[in-house]
Amino acid sequence: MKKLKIKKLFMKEFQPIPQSEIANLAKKGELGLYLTKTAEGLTPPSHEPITISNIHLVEKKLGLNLPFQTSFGRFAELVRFFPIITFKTVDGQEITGVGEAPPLPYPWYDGESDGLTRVTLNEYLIPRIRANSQREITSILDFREMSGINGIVRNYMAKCGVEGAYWDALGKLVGRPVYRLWSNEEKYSVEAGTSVGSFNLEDALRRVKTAVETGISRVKVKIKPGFDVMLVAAIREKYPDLKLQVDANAAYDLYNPDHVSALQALDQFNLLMIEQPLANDDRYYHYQLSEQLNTPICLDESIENVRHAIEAIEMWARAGILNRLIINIKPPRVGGFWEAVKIAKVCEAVGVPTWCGGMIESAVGKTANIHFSTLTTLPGDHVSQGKPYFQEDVGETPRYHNGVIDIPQEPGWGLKKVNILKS
Ligand code: OSB
Ligand code: MG
Repeated sequence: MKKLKIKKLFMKEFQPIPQSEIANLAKKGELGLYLTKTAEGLTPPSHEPITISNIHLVEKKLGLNLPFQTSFGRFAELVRFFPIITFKTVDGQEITGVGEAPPLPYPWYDGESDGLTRVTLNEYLIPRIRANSQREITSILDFREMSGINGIVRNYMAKCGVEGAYWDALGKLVGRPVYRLWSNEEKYSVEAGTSVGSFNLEDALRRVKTAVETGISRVKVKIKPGFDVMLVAAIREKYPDLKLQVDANAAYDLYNPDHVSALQALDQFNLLMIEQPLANDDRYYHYQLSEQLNTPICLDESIENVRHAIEAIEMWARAGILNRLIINIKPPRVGGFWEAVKIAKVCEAVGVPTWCGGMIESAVGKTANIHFSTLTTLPGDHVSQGKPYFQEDVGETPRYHNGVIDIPQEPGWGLKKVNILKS
C-alpha cells in the first residue's frame, strides 16, 4: 500500500510563558489575547487531497458491568454511535476510519442524549457529508468545514464521533498512530485511573478496594451534598497515600453555606482536586470558590471549547491562584480532537495541569482518548473497577498494567478486534 504523504506535520512550537509573567499579563488584560493567538497559531497536519467515498452509522446498546451513578442520575446501559467513513486518495486508494459518539441516555450532563445525538448524526452531519463528499480535504480544517461540524452549535458528542473517523483514517493513510499526528514525540504508555460512581457507602468503598487491589494508580469518587466528607474520610482512613480526587458533577451551590463548608472540609484530605462542584455552565463562581479552598478546582462540564479554557485561565491568573486550576479535557465534550488539542496546548503554555476524562466510551472511544492523553499531564479516567466497563464491548481496549495503559503504535487508532467494522 502506498502511503499518503503529509506535507507538513504539526505544529508551531510556542514558548511556555514564565510563571512570573503570567499574573502580570493577566492583570494587564493581555493573557487572553496571547493564548487566543497561541491556539490560532496551531497548525494541523496537512496532506494530499482525499475525498469521501462512503459513510454509514453503526449503533450499539451496551450493558455496563457496574451500574454508574452520579449526582445527576444513574444508568446501567448506554447507546454508542460509530460513524464509519471511507476516504479515497487521488490514486484511488480507499481507507476506512471509525469514531465514537458517547452520549448519556438522558440530557443530564451537557444537554445531549442518545436520541439527540442520533438526530444530529442522521439528519444533519451524515447527509451533509454525503452531499459534499467530492470536496477535497487536505486537513482537519477542511474536514470540519465540509462535514458541517464547524456550523453546528453544541452537539459535541456527535461532532466528536465524526471527527474521530477522520483521524483514524488519516493515521492509517500516512502510517502513523493518531497521537503521532499531534506530536513528534514517541510515547509508549499513559497513567490511568478510575472513576467510582456509587452513592452507597459500602458499595463505593468496595469499588475503591477493588481498584486499589488491582493496582489502579489513581481513584476518583463521585460526591454530592451529604455524601462527601464522610466518604472521603472513610477512604483516607484505609488508604492515606492513595492518589484520590472527587467529582461533584455540578451538585453544589456557592451561596449555600453548608455546601461551601463541606467543600472546605475536604481540604484536610490531601485530594488532587475537586472536579466541577458548581453549575455546569459556570466558570466565574468556580473561580470565586477557588479563592476559598486550597484544593485545586478541576473544570469538566463548564469547558466546552478553548475559549472557555482561556477565560478560566485568565480569571485564576488575575487572582494569582493559577496553581489551583486544573482542566479535564474530554474530546467528546468539546466536539472533537482538534478542539481538545488546542485546549491541551493552551494549558501547557501556562502550566495548567490537564487530564483526559471519560464518558464511559466503548473500546473505540477509550482507545481514542488514550491517544489524546499523550498531550495531557495527569492520569485520565480510562478503566473501570475489576471488570471491563461493558458486558460485551465492540472491540479490545489497550492493555492496562501497573497503573498505565499501553498506547497503540499501529497506524490510526490501532484498534483490535473491532467487530462493528465488518458490517
Ligand atoms: O463527570 O467525568 C464525569 C461518566 C459519564 C459522564 C460524566 C462523567 C463520567 C465519569 C466516568 O466520571 C469516566 C469514565 O470512566 O469513562
Ligand atoms: Mg466529571
